[in-house]
Amino acid sequence: MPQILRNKNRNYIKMMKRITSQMLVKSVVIFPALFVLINSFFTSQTLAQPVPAEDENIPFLVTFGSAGLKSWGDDDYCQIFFLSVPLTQKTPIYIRVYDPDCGGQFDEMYGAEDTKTKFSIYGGVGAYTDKDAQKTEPVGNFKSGTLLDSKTFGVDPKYDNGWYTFGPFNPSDGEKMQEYGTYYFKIIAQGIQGDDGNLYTYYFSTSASENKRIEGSNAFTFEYTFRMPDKPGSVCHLYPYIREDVVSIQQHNFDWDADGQMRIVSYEKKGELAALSNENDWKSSKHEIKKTEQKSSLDFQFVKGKADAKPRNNICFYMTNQFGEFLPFNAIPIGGVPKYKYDGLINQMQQNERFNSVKPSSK
Ligand SMILES: [Ca+2]
Ligand SMILES: [Ca+2]
Ligand SMILES: [Ca+2]
Ligand SMILES: [Ca+2]
Repeated sequence: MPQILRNKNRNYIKMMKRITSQMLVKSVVIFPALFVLINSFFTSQTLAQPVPAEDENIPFLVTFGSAGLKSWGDDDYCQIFFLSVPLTQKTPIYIRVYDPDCGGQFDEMYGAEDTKTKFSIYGGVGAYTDKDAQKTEPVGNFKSGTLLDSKTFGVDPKYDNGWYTFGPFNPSDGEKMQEYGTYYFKIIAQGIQGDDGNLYTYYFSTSASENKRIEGSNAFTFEYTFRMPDKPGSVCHLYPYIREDVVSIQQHNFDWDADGQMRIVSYEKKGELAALSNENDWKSSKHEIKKTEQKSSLDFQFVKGKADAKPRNNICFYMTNQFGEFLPFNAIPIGGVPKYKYDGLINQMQQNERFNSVKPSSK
């Protein structure tokens, strides 16, 4: 190597050593900065959002009136969602509900149109951090935090196949979660009377009159109660996040009506089958988690039957880990939609094969 390059090389190595030692000394300062950087990178990649999200392919959330039969698919007449909004969001946000009424289009009616559904928005201290808010049953102090607004809907042509908008809310009205760089809001839908099924969806927006995504936000729940699409063979997805200390999970499903299959796709699982409930019962199955599945999301798939597809199928679903803790289902899967390890590889091999087959001969 010429002398001038050798000197350059030595200077470069010296410089790198100096930077590394400075980094070690300053790691206490650098680590939080790095966390903020990673967090802001992550939040800049996510936009909220419709709930259910596009990737989930779930047409409607469903909450029955408190006199509904459990065999119609809702075990507790209550659905709780959380919305995370980044601390950097300064302009107001809106919580929009599509078809909040129970009657007219979409809803599942039995006899008289007698169902009332109450939607309530909570923020402030405890909205999320109260342990009762993070359970799958509406018991104890699950309405924790500060009630910001609520409205009860019955049959209402004004909001049938239309939107009702809660807000504006200042992002700082949510519960501040400094360690995640977010504010949390809680949205509770509760069937307070009647026996009909209210079908609805949410959109968390920066506009009162339009659906405009909130940059960097996400939504999640610990228990999903939803309507499957009627089309035979449809696939719906939920994306539970697996922490690095999770070694097994247990899935719990209610009132699946033996409609098709449920399967798990992840880096290690190509479609591991899960136990299925039938009519008005819970079924669960335990699944091992490998190191390579930690710190990422699972793709839990609900596959509608083909020949035996059940119309108007509502189901409840939640997951626990080996500690018995409930796993959050994020509308936007953390770490992206998981893929089985060989799927990418097989695609790449097929592409290489195509590429090689059209390469001109070297003669
Ligand atoms: Ca309706
Ligand atoms: Ca009714
Ligand atoms: Ca409705
Ligand atoms: Ca059902």
